[in-house]
Amino acid sequence: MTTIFGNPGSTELPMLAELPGDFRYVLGLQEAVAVGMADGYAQAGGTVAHVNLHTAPGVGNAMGAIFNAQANHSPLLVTAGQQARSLMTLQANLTNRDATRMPHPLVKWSYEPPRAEDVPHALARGLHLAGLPPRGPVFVSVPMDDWSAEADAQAARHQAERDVTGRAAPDPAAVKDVASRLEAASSPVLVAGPEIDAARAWDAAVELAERQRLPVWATPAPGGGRIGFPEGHPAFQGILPPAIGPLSETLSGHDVVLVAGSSVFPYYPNIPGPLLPEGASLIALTSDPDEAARAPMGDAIVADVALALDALLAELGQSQREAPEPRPEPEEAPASDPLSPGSVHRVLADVFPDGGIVVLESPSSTLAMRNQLRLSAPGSYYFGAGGGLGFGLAAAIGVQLAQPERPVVCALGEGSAQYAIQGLWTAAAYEVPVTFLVLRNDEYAILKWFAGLESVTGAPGLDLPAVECASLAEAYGVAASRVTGRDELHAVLGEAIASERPELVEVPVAPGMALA
Ligand SMILES: Cc1ncc(C[n+]2csc(CCOP(=O)(O)OP(=O)(O)O)c2C)c(N)n1
Repeated sequence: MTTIFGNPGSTELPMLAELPGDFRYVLGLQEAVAVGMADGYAQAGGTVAHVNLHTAPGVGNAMGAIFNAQANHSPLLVTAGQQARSLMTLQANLTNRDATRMPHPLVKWSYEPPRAEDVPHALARGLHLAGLPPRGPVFVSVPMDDWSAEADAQAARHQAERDVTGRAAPDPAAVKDVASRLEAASSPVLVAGPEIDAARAWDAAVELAERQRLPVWATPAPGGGRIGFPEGHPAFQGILPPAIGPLSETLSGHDVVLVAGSSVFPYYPNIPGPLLPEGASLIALTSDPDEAARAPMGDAIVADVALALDALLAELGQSQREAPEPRPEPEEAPASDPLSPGSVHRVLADVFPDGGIVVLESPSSTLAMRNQLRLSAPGSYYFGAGGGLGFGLAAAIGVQLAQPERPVVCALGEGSAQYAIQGLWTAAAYEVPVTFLVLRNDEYAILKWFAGLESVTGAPGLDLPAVECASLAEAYGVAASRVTGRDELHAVLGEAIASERPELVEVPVAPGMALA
């Protein structure tokens, strides 16, 4: 863990003093950016990432991003500086007077070591906890004078050398039971969630779907921070709608629903209805005991999703059921000026390079992107499962730092881009070659769509005229273009992705929600 994301203050300088040469400090100009970058880096690298914040105000600025990291199951060791121990009780300036309570509901563990000598142990404990299932952020507050205290070298060496692994195997009896339920089912279905990607279980999910001839749905988009099944595979049917009634309606006709690597379910709008279609039962596989416990219906097996799918495969042979019908190819949107979001994503699909990764935060065009690109390689998609804007722009930089060989395209609404706009400076300063594609519709389109759903009229604050993302990019040192029309977008976007520098391409799009 030699990369530190952060934004420093006086209380963090002692930690950063004489930082060893094999460490890299990645500066974010706002704490939400630092945490978002660490989140992308941790997810795309499959490792715990370290982010260091500036005492209470730094943690305060970072809270939305820590919330996202928790929803993403992103393993982060979040540290923050603190006043010197001798000045905490009189509450000198910048004392974080209740440091552990501040991020408490958003982290797995929140701690301030009782003595300076305990800091190495606390950091090691935090690192292991963050990486154990369910993965997520932890927080350690470190008073600034601790860094000049003597550590116990022997104890620190032990702490640094420990390996702690936590992949739980599923209960064999439960696996046998699920296998026989699948075999006996007349129309079973698989719902694939983000943890399949995090657990590197794509091959097992595909093998299970093919062997059991299962149609496959992706878990609802708001909670689908990663893609768990190739979206161009003939068994893939689409993305489940994120509300109770429509979701069970979509699964109607199925008698067994197997959910792998997702909560049940990441619902959002309140559209009531039956939780499951008549006569259906559900089984969830998840490494997160809380996801298993809080599901409103069905059974669950708590285990590593890759191990659980492998165990199921060991029990199941080839089914003689009919293979599911593939869904139609995406349709080309008719030419329009400005382009529809679907047309923009179609162009992105046309120029999308092998091995490319999409980081997405373009709320009204999420479904259009998924439909047009149909991403079909592991680790190709990152989305803020928590729903807090600001994840996308920052996470894309972290993803690119963790995957320097793979081209990263960050598709953003111009509204979403503002929550982490300072990240553009980091991309420029550290030469992180992300391509930022900004879909500019001059509005908060998805909120207008929600207003319709919620029968709200006359709400203010939903228009966003004159946010010039290309000018903002230039101000932060990122080369930028404004394009209109399919051909120009095709040429400029293709070149931007191929270039080895960060670039931003801004394209005006038609207002409104884009479903395809
Ligand atoms: C931190 C945070 N604040 C506010 C919101 C509410 N919100 C959800 S979508 C949205 C609009 C996003 O606008 P834009 O990126 O332009 O996308 P569009 O809806 O136009 O596609 C807002 C403000 C949020 N999700 N997160």
